[in-house]
Amino acid sequence: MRVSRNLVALFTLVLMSGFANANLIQNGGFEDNAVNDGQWRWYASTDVNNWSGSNLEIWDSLQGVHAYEGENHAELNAHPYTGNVFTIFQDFTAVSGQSYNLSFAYRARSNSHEAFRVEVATGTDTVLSTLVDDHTTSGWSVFSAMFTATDTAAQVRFTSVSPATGTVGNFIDDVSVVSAPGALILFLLGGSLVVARRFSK
Ligand SMILES: [Ca+2]
Ligand SMILES: [Ca+2]
Ligand SMILES: [Ca+2]
Repeated sequence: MRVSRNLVALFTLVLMSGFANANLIQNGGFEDNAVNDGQWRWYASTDVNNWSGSNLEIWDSLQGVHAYEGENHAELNAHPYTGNVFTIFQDFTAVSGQSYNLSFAYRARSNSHEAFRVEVATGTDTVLSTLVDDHTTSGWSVFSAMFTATDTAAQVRFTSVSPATGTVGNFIDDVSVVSAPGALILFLLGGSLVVARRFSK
């Protein structure tokens, strides 16, 4: 019966890793648009899969800045100058009451005064709102924070703060929202123990 128990444990591990790593954000690394190496392009958000809002500027290894993930990253302060703050957002579906982890990489382009706000809204509630103002030009930093959904309709949103309307600053890459594993793992572990006991009889 040891084989059965090991199989159940393995199956549970696979399930856990699959669920825990499922990113609810699509094209979170801005890889869907093909940009030539060493180049940049800007796109209307309608031409970038899954993202909405302002134009998006996408870089591929321009000026010696390599993406945190894959080939591409975005610059929030996109092209051309619009006179408005830049806001990009993506809708996703959450489970009300479930906790999630939002993470992404960010980097300053020209100076350490660059800043943007990241928010998560579920329904009409803002469940996460953080001013990200500690990035540097020397490398990527990683943001990570938890939120709990209060509705199934969810949205993650990035808004330029400094510069507010200028076109230079605030690189972003590898946006991810994953279900916080704690509750799910406990649930699956409980279920697998029951199954393991049945197999072992
Ligand atoms: Ca990327
Ligand atoms: Ca490329
Ligand atoms: Ca730009």
